[in-house]
Amino acid sequence: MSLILEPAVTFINEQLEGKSIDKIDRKIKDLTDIFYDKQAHAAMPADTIVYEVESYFPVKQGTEGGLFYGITYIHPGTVGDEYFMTKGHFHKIRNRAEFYCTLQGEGMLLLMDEEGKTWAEKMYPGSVHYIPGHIAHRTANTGDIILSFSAFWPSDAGHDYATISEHGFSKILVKQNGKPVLMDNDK
Ligand code: M6P
Ligand code: ZN
Repeated sequence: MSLILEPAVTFINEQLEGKSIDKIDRKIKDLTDIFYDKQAHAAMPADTIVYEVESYFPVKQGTEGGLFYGITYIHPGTVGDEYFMTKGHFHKIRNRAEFYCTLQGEGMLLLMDEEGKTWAEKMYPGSVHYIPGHIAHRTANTGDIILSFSAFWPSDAGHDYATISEHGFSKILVKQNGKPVLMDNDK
């Protein structure tokens, strides 16, 4: 057996580096469907970065039996009174699960089942979150610094964004008196 001294991927200084690393950012202009306050959204600079994702795809998307690893960095901020958050998704293959582990900052993991019941788990450095299959997931930054967390999911899970962009989550996470509150989503 040969001795491998350099891993294919490193996570140094809060950055994933190596082969097969994919980096994307999501700006205000890419997130037209998700925030409830359309006026506040339209008034914001279109190029404001809401979150970034660095992902390690060691196998092809759709491969059965493989795993993906990613780190999401959500910037602090709100659109109106709603915290900056990810698009959120169900997995295309609904029964696929996922782990989230918080690295830095504070936030909330919003979870919703297929009947539209939504609940949330607090995220803080060291918190580990198991997301079972059939559950939509979205994360929001409720703090003043970047919220970063690592994620581990099956390489054939896929992302179903359409269901969320059409119906949203049944609850929204808003800032009231400086604190996160989960409210019913009227739409
Ligand atoms: C985590 C994982 C990724 C996901 C990312 C951002 O890193 O769940 O699969 O892409 O968060 O979330 P979204 O795709 O909902 O914007
Ligand atoms: Zn997922």
